[in-house]
Amino acid sequence: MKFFAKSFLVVALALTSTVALAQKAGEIIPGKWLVGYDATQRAAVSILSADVEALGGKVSADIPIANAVAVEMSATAVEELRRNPAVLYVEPDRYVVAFGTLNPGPFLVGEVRPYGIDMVNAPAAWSVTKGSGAKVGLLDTGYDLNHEDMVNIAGSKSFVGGSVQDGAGHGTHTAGTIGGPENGVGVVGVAPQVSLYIGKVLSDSGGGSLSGIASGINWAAGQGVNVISMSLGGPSGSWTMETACNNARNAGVFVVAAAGNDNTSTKSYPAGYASVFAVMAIDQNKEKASFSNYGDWVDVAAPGVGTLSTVPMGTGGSANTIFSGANHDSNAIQGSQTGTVAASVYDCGLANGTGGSCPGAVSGNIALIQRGEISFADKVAHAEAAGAAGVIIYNNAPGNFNGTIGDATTALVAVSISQEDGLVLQGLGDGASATLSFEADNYSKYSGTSMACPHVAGVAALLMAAATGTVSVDQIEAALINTAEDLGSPGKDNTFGNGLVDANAALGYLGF
Ligand SMILES: [Ca+2]
Ligand SMILES: [Ca+2]
Repeated sequence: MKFFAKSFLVVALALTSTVALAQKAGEIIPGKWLVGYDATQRAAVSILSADVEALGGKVSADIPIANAVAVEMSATAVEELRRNPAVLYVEPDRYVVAFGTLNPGPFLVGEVRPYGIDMVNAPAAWSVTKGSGAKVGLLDTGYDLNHEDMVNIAGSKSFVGGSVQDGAGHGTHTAGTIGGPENGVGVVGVAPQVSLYIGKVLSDSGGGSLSGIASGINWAAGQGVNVISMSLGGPSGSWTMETACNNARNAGVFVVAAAGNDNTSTKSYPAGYASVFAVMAIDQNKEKASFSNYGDWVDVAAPGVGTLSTVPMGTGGSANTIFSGANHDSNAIQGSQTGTVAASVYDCGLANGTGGSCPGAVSGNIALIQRGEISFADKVAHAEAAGAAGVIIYNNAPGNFNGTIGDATTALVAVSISQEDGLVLQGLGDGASATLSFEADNYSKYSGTSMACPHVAGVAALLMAAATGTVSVDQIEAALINTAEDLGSPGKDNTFGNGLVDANAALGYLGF
């Protein structure tokens, strides 16, 4: 007994440091396991739990919907546990991650309807329903409970310790896409009157575990949700997570998940399970997002590039550039200071010393620099050395871009603009006036299949709200598939699945 207690302590300490060090999706979490039992042997769970404790371990979560328990114990003790006749399987618990990335964004005035809401044709469906009465379980990094553009939250629970307060931003972002309310501030979601059940299954670093996800599914299904949205996953399948998804779906829950961001046709999970509706990401032009996973296992496409939504209060960044009396689409160069600079603009060329360098007059003013040849960090450093007060880097190809100065630091405000806007600004000549700003904000643009998934969850919620229990999950799925706008090669294909979801057409398909 003493031996077990000691060895368990060692495992627990090792766990703490490992969690802090690496959270690569699919990696085994040392000392944590998922133990499945036959569905007919629910009564054996107490015997199983006693056995786990006798072996020096502990049951950390009971997950009835997966016919499994999560346990913490040593690998040698697990070998003993496998001999218990109630045990169907033992699998290692693994890391699971969020499928979204930050992309500091725009300048919000009043309430904005992000482009994706129109792309999935939600507003056309709002004369029938805005989602009132439907319940969506959102399993993510939690939610900012102090947000000024707060979604309608009907329940919440943390599976990673602490409160559901979102320190990552990812969960607050996906929540806003599903259910951002029409209240005159921030954004509007796909289903602005839907009720959300917030399950925090990912930590503030964006990582979680199979056991945490399965526990979240168990909780959400128990709350009677109509839809579960999971913008997360990993490359490893799991009996426990698959059983949880299958049983949720069998209980009448439409389960939606993001396909993943590795630009591969290899399945990620939970999206890869047959019982889960898999969503890939497209951009504003209905082209495949460069990062999006794809394949014959993908069901539909939805917008997920530069998606504007809520982030925890004050943690977003809004960049803007004003010249010739108009706002111009701007991104903060990652590493930029926040602030506003109103001054004259001087052309620094490439700021590499050969393709151009900053003139003396740039001191106290704004450096206009073309992208290319040297790093953004070096461009910003050269402008700072010349005494510039701010930096605008314009693209060397059409459109805007996202840049970073990496590990370097700067005292300047630095933003990027498109090639088109940059050439216009350059054409105004040295000494032209401009205002550039990067201010803390409550909204940001993120990119990822994580952003595509909640669009589809919101559409499914609209269908569920209209149907009020008269339509099965199979019919919801058929409606989404059969009314999706075909993209790419004719019919279902391996890039876009059945195509872009259409909320209004799907409602019509169901007779609403
Ligand atoms: Ca709003
Ligand atoms: Ca197609």
